[in-house]
Amino acid sequence: MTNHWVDIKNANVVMVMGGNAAEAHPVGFRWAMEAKNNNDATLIVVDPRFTRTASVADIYAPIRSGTDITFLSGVILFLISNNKINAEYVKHYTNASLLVRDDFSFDDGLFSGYDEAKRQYDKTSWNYQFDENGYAKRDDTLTNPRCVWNLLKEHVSRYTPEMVEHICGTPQADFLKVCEVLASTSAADRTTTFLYALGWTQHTVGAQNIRTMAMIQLLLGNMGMAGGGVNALRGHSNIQGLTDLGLLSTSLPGYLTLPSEKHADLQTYLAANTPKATLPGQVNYWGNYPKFFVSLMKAFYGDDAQKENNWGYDWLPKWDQAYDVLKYFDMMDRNKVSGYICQGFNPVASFPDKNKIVASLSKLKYLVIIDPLVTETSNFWQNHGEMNDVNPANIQTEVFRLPSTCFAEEDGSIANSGRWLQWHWKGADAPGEARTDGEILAGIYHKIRELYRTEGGKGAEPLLKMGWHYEQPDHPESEEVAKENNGYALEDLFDANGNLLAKKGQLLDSFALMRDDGSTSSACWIYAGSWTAKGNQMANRDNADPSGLGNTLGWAWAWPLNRRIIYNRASADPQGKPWDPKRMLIEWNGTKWVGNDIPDYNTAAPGSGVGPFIMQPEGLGRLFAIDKMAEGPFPEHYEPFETPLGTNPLHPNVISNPAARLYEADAKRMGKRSEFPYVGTTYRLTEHFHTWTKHSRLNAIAQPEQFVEISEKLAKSKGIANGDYVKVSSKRGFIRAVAVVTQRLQTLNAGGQEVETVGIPLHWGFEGTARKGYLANTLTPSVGDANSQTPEYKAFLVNIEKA
Ligand SMILES: Nc1nc2c(c(=O)[nH]1)N[C@H]1C(S)=C(S)[C@@H](COP(=O)(O)OP(=O)(O)OC[C@H]3O[C@@H](n4cnc5c(=O)[nH]c(N)nc54)[C@H](O)[C@@H]3O)O[C@H]1N2
Ligand SMILES: Nc1nc2c(c(=O)[nH]1)N[C@H]1C(S)=C(S)[C@@H](COP(=O)(O)OP(=O)(O)OC[C@H]3O[C@@H](n4cnc5c(=O)[nH]c(N)nc54)[C@H](O)[C@@H]3O)O[C@H]1N2
Ligand SMILES: [Mo]
Repeated sequence: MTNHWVDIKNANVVMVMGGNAAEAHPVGFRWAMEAKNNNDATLIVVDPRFTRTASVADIYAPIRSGTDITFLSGVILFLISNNKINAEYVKHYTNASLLVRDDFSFDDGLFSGYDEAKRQYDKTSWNYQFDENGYAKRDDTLTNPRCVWNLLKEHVSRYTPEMVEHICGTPQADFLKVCEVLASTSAADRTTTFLYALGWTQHTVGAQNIRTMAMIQLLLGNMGMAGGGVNALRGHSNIQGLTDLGLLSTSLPGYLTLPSEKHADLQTYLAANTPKATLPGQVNYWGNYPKFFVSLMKAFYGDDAQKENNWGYDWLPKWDQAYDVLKYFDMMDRNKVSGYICQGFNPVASFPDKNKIVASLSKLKYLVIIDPLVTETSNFWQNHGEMNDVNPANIQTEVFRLPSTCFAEEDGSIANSGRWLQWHWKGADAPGEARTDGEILAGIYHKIRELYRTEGGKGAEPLLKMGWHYEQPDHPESEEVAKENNGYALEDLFDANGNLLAKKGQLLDSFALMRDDGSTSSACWIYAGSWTAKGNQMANRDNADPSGLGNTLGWAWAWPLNRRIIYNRASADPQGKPWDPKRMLIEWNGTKWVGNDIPDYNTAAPGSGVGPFIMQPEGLGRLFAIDKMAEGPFPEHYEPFETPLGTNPLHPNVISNPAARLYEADAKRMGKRSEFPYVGTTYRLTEHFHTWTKHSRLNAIAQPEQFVEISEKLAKSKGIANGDYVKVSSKRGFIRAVAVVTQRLQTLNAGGQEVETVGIPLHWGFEGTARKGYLANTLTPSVGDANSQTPEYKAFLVNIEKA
């Protein structure tokens, strides 16, 4: 989230699209209700299903799964054509006026630079025109046909209300009602907040769904505002922490990038990752990249990281391509992997195409499971009839189970969706032989080091050089790891005038103190300030809220620097006055920025031309994403890989995302609408958390077995009655379930035909206390978003028959 949970109460419009917050975030959803009940906010829900969130909404609009880019691009067209934008904001705070290269183009579904053989774009043309100083050219009159504004207008011109209805199946009247309410927040003193989760991310166009919404927020002038922003309601309670700490195959902590093969040496790597400002005088915060990176290397390798050895750069792995989970299981399936350590992950239940996952695990020599529970993955080799049709005698994989604790059995911090790090304390000791994840990993680490020391082997250095400064080497304490993340001064640090900023050994107050000369360390630069000389800031529990906006600066700690709303400079107009004085976040008092949040920056005066989007080299919000996204600088509608229409009404030659990756083995497992005519979509229920809670008796009683939801019309045409057992199949397998016939799912008219949706909750399996069941992911396709590789769980093709 750019904003945070409590801030939702400040919104005038709460738009839930691509998520079902009342059900999946029932505690946080209270802030949406607070906005509705106490701020007179309008609550809108756009969802293929009439959900529990929809049941308390003012406006509900149905949509065909996988078509949100069309809907949102239609909103953009509406805002522009009806002049419902915050024009001053767009002019000063977005890249609307910047000129785009002449060789950038879009034609019949493809942007310039497409390489069909590689299914990738050369993004060179997706960029600005630059002057002789390296600054982007601009036209503040917005008349130049190559300025972003005019290219955007041209691009969205196809997304008329008729086209929205045709592609999304959303009746025009519903669509226009939503447009009008959103448009009302183009006023300087009104905001919309968008709440989204997997209904947007779990598509082959997932990242672009979110971008399209972010563009709307820029046009409405809602970024940086209280009650505005881009707000991902994140999933597991610490999944924000997972991305913060860089647990993706091409990332490093703090959203730094793991070097690739292209970066043979440190200089090349730093040059590639340290942007230069592309408009004069911008903050361009990523310009500090070398300071964060060198501090990270000091945290990783301690005294062994020295200037002479490029801070240990050669010890970092260099990727040739992303090793995301889809890729990794495909490698396993092709016998390219011999062992797999699976920690806090139940891929047999949660990953697409369960039968492929089980076949892949069967090809391993060994599998290590680190988990507090027995999972379908730890027992993938057992036969459970149709639910897991394997022959254990043919599976050679040796499985090691290492029981771990659960979060409530250790101290630590949890980073929530709003970037708050909240410290928590152990509630109980772990049962049996369970150990904390830290202890288990420490044990594996020491054992492997010992083997390398005694037996030698290739590539041992990175492991042998790694810093390990815990009081009990076998048991790193959460406190020690948290301080390591925050970072230390390794020498006395002075400012340019010789004043002491921090003493050697002192915890850093801020990442502003970090240096690229080896005198500071930090394992996650954005966490600097979370544990300082003043103590553990994450444990702060003062809920005083003087402004009434809910920013509670004394409650826990938010990255960066305890700032609660990112890009809050944009909450004030170019002269430094809040767009909405009632919801002032910061204002210019004549000498500096002051207010109800930690300001984005202190000194840049209004009128100095310093843009509010301080992480971008041009300082501006991007309506044109230049070279960041895999499939284009503007969002474009592409059909799900398994499309119920069989075509793309906008450009039949380019049906689905041309930059999404599909492995050969998976391509053979994709279905067609002739055989599988209905849209399958998977989702969660309040009564269960993934597949864990089926181990708990009360949850198992509340939702005892797999069901699927279908419309009355589909039920009638297939002769299915409420409560009947049905068989739902896809190209990849089948499940059996109880049919729930409901008005919550409607037949949609899209692409000139009727589209039926089969709703499939995902919580059951063959382990636990609940009735033994099939895994919903038996049905789902192994194809992912072109940028994030998040699987397309929300739109695929199925058939349904009475069992
Ligand atoms: N009780 C409970 N809460 C949970 C979880 C749980 O298992 N149980 N899991 C947690 C996790 S890990 C996560 S990530 C979050 C997920 O939170 P959510 O994303 O809110 O949960 P889902 O139920 O997966 O899907 C959300 C909604 O998206 C809709 N949808 C599907 N396709 C589309 C589409 O193309 N467009 C639009 N507009 N909507 C679409 C679905 O109909 C569904 O209502 O929940 C978290 N909270
Ligand atoms: N069809 C379909 N599939 C989906 C989704 C969907 O919407 N539709 N949603 C996807 C989403 S958003 C997510 S997040 C994934 C989740 O997929 P997984 O990450 O596989 O999810 P979980 O089952 O929540 O958790 C995995 C295991 O972590 C264990 N665990 C809990 N606490 C700890 C701990 O402290 N240490 C260790 N070592 N283990 C622990 C649990 O016991 C559990 O067995 O599923 C995805 N799969
Ligand atoms: Mo999730």
